[in-house]
Amino acid sequence: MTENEFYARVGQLTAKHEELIYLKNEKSEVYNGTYSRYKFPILTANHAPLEWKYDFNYKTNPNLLQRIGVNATLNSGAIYLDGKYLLVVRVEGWDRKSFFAVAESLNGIDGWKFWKYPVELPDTEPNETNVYDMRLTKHEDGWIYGLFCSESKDPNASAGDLSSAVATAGIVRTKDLKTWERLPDLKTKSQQRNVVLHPEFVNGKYALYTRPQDGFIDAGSGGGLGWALIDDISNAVVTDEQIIEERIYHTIKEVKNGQGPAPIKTSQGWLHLAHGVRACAAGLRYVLYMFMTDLEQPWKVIARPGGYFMAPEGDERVGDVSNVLFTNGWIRNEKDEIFIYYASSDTRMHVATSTVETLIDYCLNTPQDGLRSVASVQNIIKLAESNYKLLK
Ligand code: M1P
Repeated sequence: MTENEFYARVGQLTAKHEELIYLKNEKSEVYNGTYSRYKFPILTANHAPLEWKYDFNYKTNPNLLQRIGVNATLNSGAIYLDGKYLLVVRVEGWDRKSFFAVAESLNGIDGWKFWKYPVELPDTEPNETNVYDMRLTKHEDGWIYGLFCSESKDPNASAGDLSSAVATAGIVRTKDLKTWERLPDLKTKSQQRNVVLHPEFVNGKYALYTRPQDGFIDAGSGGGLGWALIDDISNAVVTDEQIIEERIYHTIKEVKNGQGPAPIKTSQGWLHLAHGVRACAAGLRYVLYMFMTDLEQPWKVIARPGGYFMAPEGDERVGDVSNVLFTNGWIRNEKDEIFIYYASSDTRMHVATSTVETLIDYCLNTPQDGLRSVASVQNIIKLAESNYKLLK
């Protein structure tokens, strides 16, 4: 490639990249009253800065080869800071390692642009191999905390087993998403993923949503989504853990569940968004569901709308790990609008919008799962009967 051709190609790459980043997103036309999806994903592997991938120096890369690759942009923590919508994105490279990178948008919907460099987490855990799925919590102590999955090779794996891993919760804090202080990892009896910090002190303590699991993949005897109080966040130890949102046979959360982002406080209780996992012939199916907890006692569930809130649809169904929706970030702005950031099939990020009022209505007025087919039929008959009476 001549030097002229080289720079012409760089120009083409840059123009295509800018076009992708500034693509206007639009609400999908499908109506359900509860939330709106958007037509395009908000962040894909192709959104990663070209500077992370190409060596743009003609002398050292005269053939303009891509040197480093991004495979996916997924499970992102979210925060609204100084009028900006910010995501701490899980970026996965071609080398299968995940890391965090901040992307920002002025309206929460489109124009998402990564900051110049990925996040450099303090490297305090020598065995840590992979990090992912950060939940951001603006805590009343003044810090923004990021809790994430810290994964290492299972020290007890048999020789030749190069897949078994162990998961725990890493803890960092920051004021600006630029400088990060790492605290010691959470200490618990079991492995943990999907650990989330509650935004307020409860009885003077830090409070965590947990997800105890017997193995790296299987929840096993871990009964569901847990709750634990922590004396000291700079030496976080779970001594006592209670299951507050349990897994149930033949539901959308029979195999696993996990808290999504930190809950949102409303006048009527805390709004929670979570994921539920069921098994089927095609493998595991991950959907999003909601519940509400009591304002004063956030460990007490006061509303459990039945079934899923969002499930993979259309193109969302296919990706590196198909049939998965996963969320660990949402934002409430000053207008009480809610922006739900979710990943599809462990591949790309999307947004859906709603409002605080709508989600409270959804939680309080959606019939509960009656756990049997006859109960589901009764829910439909009750609703249909009242509708047919209106038409008379
Ligand atoms: O592949 C789907 C998800 O699987 C895990 O979630 P969970 O611990 O609930 O099974 C996580 O690895 C998550 O990152 C991933 O999206």
